[in-house]
Amino acid sequence: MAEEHLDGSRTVRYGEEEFERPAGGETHQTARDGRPPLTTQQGVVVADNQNTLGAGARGPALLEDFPFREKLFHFDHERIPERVVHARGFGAHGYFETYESLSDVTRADLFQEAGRRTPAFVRFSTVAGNKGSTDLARDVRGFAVKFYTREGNWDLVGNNIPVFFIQDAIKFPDIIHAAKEAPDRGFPQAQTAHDNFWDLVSLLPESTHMLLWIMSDRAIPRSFRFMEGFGVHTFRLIDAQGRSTFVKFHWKPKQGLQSVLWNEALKISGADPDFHRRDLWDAITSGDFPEWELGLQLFDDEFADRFAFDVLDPTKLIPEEEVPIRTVGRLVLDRVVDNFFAETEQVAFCTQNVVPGIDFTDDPLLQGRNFSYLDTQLKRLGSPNFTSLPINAPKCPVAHFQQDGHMAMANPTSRANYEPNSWGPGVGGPREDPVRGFHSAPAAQVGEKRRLRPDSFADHYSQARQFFISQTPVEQRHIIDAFVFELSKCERDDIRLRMLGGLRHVHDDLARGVADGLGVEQLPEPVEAARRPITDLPPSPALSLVANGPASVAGRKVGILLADGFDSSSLQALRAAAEEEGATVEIIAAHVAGATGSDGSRVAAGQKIDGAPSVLYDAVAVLASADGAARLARLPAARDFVSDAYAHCKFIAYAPETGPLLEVAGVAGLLDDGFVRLDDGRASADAFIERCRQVRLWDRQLAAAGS
Ligand code: HDE
Repeated sequence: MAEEHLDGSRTVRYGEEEFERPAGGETHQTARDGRPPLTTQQGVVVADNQNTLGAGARGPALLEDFPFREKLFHFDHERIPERVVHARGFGAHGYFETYESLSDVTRADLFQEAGRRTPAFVRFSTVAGNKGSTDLARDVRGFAVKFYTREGNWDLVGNNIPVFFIQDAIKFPDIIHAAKEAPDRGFPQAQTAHDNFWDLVSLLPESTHMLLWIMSDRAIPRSFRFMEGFGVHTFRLIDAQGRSTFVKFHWKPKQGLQSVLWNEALKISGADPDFHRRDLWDAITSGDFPEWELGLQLFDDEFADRFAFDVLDPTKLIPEEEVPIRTVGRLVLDRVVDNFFAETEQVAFCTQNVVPGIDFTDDPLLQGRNFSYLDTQLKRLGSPNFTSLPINAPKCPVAHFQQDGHMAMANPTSRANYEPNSWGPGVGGPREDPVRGFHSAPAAQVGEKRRLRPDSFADHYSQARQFFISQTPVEQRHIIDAFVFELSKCERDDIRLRMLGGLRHVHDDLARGVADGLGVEQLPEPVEAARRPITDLPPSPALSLVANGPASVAGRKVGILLADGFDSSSLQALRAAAEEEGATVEIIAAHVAGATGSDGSRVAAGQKIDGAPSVLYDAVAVLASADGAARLARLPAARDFVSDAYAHCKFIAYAPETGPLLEVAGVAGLLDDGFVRLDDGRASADAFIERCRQVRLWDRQLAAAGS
């Protein structure tokens, strides 16, 4: 039944329902209350999305119910295999901007001109945990960047740690099996604190350098925004004349480096397993776009020959002090994804995706990766046509003779599907171009076909030692504590002792410290080493997080715990001081309804105290009247809020009236430089934010440890 209007539109009635159809009758533009109609995948408008088709109200379901069967069929097939490693990730869009032309070293299009912007997509990830695990696992973070250049896609598939566990790709399945859940019981999840992992690595001395990094705070970053990224392998840049320069890629966060403490990581995992992804989402959607600068370490054969280690060995880095970093551009992340599955899940990085001007080296890990990534995408995305998915498709012209396969979306449209052919332009399809095309850097190769590990890869301890001595005392303490934590979770004594035997090659303080933490009195003999470690490598200050921490609170989050009667002007002053510095503020109270201030106005809370432990903030403040503070003091979560902030070396601002809370939190007698009393309006708020620039009062931890 339809009623036609003067403008050609119609009101259509089905049973009791009425639909407006615009002139022309395009069904899909019509809707009740202006929304598009719900359809099946075939475009048929669905009349009832609440009830299946049955024989009578209580009768059996009917097979002919195609909207129902299609809906369930599609739902049943929603999941695809998660990544075998790096399953849990979070992506964002942005661009890369080149600072100056790099035509002196590479012909890669994205580096040819100052100011050129190349669209980019980045996916950060943890390695070992499954897709639903926690963001704060102690783990390496993936830092994979896809550059959609005008000459094809370049994937720089890096990590936040510049070295890797193994030297040869053939060991990858072993290290990943050992790190992930044990096959019989299916746990532990997203952690390396178990026998299998330490059993393998204690038998694999080449992993020692990487172990030092993952036991350091690098493996528990405060967020993706505050960590570095590394290409790990040595690559090559090729200029227009075909000359090759070795290169290592570095990403430096403009936000500065920052990590959390292990005890915080444990608690964040409970309070907000999505802490890192939420942080990135919040930063980008609030317009605080994170940035990283791309740095290159460029060197030639002469340096490679005289460097103490093999530049093809992925368990080694080149200290920045030896080959300084040339900063060549910036990566800005300014757009979150529209759909997590379509973009973050379906993005497919492949190390083999390089563009003219960038080439591989013979690093055996890189060579193995070049096989694995393409292979894994086929398994995961189900078809060789994954390259046509919008997130993976190049943003430059693509023309080839590849065709068909599952989900083919970009098949050739003319007659010729082979080459060479004698069809004319338009029909005959594309042709190779020896000038613009990709050329591999020519390299002479001779050698016996054998399975050998080069002698130049045999030193497994010197750079581990260099890493350890480059850390500040508090960072060394964290490394020791992390080894102790993880090894204490091992059930087998012999594994712990073998690991200690390996650490003896790294540094006496490390081995002794870990032994003490494990309650081992007699250090075991050092394990057999292929080569004596070099003990006079100088410290590399660039390797310390604390020494390279932020100089500002910008991008950080201050949590302010309020109770009724708080001084309204103190809150205003704190908020202004924090926000002027570029930090964000979140209000926490006993109820989400918030608290009423001294001026009678109510401030809504972003969080109820039970859901907002202080581990979620970089610095905290407590504001309350004496009565309000007494009420807070009765809440265990409020007590933990303060005592944890103290234990995690955070800066704490407090109103003079909050004494009762500080008392029960056990910190009233411990007021040190990390506490700022809010008794002087804006001046004390400014003093607090100024102190927060250090992010942590590390002396507090050193004092507690008696160091
Ligand atoms: Fe990966 N790695 N990897 N890896 N990797 C994968 O590819 C592999 C290595 C890295 O966000 C897989 O699409 C082998 C080093 C990142 O989608 C797989 C070896 C570095 C990501 C694979 C390595 C990385 C991956 C699994 C040793 C730092 C996530 C899913 C030879 C330079 C990319 C996938 C994303 C993902 C294999 C070692 C970084 C199986 C065989 C070294 C950031 O192909």
